[in-house]
Amino acid sequence: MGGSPRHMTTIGGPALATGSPLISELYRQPSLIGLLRTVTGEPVVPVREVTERHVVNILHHPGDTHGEHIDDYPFALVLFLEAPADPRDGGLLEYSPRTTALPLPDAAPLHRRHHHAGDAYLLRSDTTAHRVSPLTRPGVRRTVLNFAYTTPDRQAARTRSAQLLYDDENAGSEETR
Ligand SMILES: O=C(O)CCC(=O)C(=O)O
Ligand SMILES: [Fe+2]
Repeated sequence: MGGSPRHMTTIGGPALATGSPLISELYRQPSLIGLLRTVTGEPVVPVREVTERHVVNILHHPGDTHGEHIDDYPFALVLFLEAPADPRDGGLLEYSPRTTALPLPDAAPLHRRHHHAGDAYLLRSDTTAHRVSPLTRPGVRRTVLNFAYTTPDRQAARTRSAQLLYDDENAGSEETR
């Protein structure tokens, strides 16, 4: 998207749906969806199509990065399974609220956040351009579980990006780009 890189390893929604009943169940937990409705003030619902409703993104080589993009669906709940302990090792979330222009204009405000394993964040991901900064040294890993949520009027994906990243014939390989 915007020509930005995807140097990462992915596990797509279809593989998780068949391989991990735990993740599918967690994704649909009524108490979790209730919390998201409270926080956002929107009638949050699960995404119907399986490709990007829940995915795992793994950065594990120096230079691995999830380049700038916006998501198809409005909300992303990102849960950190592994993260570099030191922000100097990269893997920072960088985001520009109310920005959909890509590549990101130089003048766009850019916020930067470091997270630890066990953290989570909720992002308005369709109107906030976002990316993950490259890992800077060998031996560090950043693994997230991304749960996408939507509202009842928005069940159709808007781009083919997710199919390329997360459908079985493309994903699951080292270095999906
Ligand atoms: O890894 C992150 O913090 C962001 C993940 C993301 O943007 C995505 O999966 O669409
Ligand atoms: Fe995203």
